[in-house]
Amino acid sequence: MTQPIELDKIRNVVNEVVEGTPIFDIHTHLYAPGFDRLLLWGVDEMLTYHYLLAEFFRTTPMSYDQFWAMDRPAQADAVWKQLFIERSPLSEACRGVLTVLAEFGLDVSTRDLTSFRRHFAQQSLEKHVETVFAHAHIRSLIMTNDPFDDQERPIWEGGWKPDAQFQSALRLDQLLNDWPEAAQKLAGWGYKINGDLGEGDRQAVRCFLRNWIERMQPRYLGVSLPPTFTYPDSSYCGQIIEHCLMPVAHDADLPVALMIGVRRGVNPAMRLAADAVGKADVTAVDHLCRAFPENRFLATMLSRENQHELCVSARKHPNLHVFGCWWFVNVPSIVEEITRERFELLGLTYTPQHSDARVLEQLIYKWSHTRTRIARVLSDKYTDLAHTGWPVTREDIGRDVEGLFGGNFEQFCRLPTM
Ligand code: HDL
Ligand code: ZN
Repeated sequence: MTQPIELDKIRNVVNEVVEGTPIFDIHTHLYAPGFDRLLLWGVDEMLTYHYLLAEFFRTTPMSYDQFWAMDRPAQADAVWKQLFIERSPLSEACRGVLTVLAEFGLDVSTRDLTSFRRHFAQQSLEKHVETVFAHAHIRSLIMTNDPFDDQERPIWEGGWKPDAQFQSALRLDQLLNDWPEAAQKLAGWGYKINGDLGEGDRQAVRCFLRNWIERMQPRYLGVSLPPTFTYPDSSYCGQIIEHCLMPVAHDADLPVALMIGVRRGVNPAMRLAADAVGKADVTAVDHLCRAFPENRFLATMLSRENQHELCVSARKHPNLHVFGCWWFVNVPSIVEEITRERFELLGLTYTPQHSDARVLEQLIYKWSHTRTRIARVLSDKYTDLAHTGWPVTREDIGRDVEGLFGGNFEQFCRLPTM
């Protein structure tokens, strides 16, 4: 065993290991270059990320329609002016843009958006992807793949296959949250569906799921759910979960990722920025884990108020793996709070973060900011541990951090380490 680390050296060693450990990013909205325009990248896409737009709309006299009528560079110019020039870019989303620009060696003190654009215009996408993965220290990521998305579906039907770098997740929001619409589409694709979700429909939905699992080779099946989600439930959602999703996921030996607490379309004029959060009922997760002990569940919740309950539920259900500080709780103050209580209640048996990146270069800031917070909390925990006389070694820290950064997920999902 390597020598125990001296107390006053623990923080430095943790920082080194956290910075130096490559990450498996288990939930993103990125696409492999083979998905063409679906992969967003560059400074104008970063500036018009919906997180920044929500903040922009609070500052501008412009109407929503006026903004949406502009092209992407003009939208980015407007955001840059309002959020970076007219006021300091203090928010996490604004700071993130600057973290990325600085990581590429650009001098943000110039505030010269034209020069930043020139840097990205000089990049070739294939090489740029490798550069971003290297800067962000990512070894692999999981996309969000939606068979109901008319732009994405043809790419899968054309035979695209995931690889070790860009892995897939089969996303089922429309199937579970809008059965009538999904039923119409399934019928249009040739599935024998009449919409009553009787045994015939259930068989057809199971066939649909099996077909897309075969096509996408997903690491998990995912769905986002409203704060009102309950289980068991006689709703279409509850029936599809019980009679379709659970049996198919079990037979395919795939986990189901529950992402709970999103209130969709609170302000539709904001488009992707339209969604908000609501406190959800964690007992729904308990009931699912207990009703389907042979299934495995990943879970992340959107409301800060749900985090402690979710940790306690995970202590009751070994088939439940908690992951990420999702979306509105992915801000430094709350990431630290959530990560601290998870170490205290779950030890090292969870996955602290995913990036949720929508624009390629966001991998850099989302992971840089997260590594800082995780390292800070981990250092406190190893210091507390060392005070008991337990020998804290670099070897143990390395093993633990590899688990936090993807190994725990792979072990939970019985995945071969990619
Ligand atoms: O439903 C989800 O997966 C969310 O992450 C939404 O895509 C959301 O718009 C988002 O990007 N949050 O970070
Ligand atoms: Zn997401």
